[in-house]
Formats: sequence, structure tokens, C-alpha cells
Amino acid sequence: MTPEEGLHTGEFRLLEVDHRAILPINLNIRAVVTSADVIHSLAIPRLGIKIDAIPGRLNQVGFFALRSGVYYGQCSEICGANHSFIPIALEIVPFSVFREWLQVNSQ
Ligand SMILES: [Cu+2]
Repeated sequence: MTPEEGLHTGEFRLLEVDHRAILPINLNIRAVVTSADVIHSLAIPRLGIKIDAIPGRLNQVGFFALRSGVYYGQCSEICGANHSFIPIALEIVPFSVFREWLQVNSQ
């Protein structure tokens, strides 16, 4: 999570992260979810996703983003004292941008 002092104009407190997940638009995406400590619940309302992350189990969800942009979410399980500080930020970009990002970040 980006600390309040590090936010720029237009960024959301408690939702912005230091490294957004970059994913392509108009492509079927499958997310495989698990947890290393307690039960969490990954929720991204704009994508219509809510899925439990359970220690020792793999859960999966598929989605298809029709619009580019930043999709925010949070853990929606009461998972501990810092439950409200687990933001999720997906950046959905055109496939050509995703391919460039992948080339730069896979080296
Ligand atoms: Cu959680």
C-alpha cells in the first residue's frame, strides 16, 4: 500500500499500491488464489469478482475486462487487525502495452 505521504493528486488513500498488477484487455484471464496465513477474500467490484483465498487450497476465478483502466479492490474478509490495509490494484491495458511491459519486466 502506498503511504498517505506518497500519494499523488487523483490517487486513492488505502487503495493505491506501489506495484499494480498489469493485465491485458479483451483476453480471458484466470486468477489462481491461495493464502499463506489466514482466510482472505479478494474482491474487485468493477470486475464482479469476489473469491476466497484459503491456506492450503487453490481457488480460481476467470474474468474478461472490456475496458482499460485501473480496477481497485480490497480484502473483504475480516482476516485480522490489518484487514483494511490489503488493497488490490489491477491496471488493464491494451495487449500491445502489456507485451511491452512483459518484455521489460521479464528480463
Ligand atoms: Cu485479508
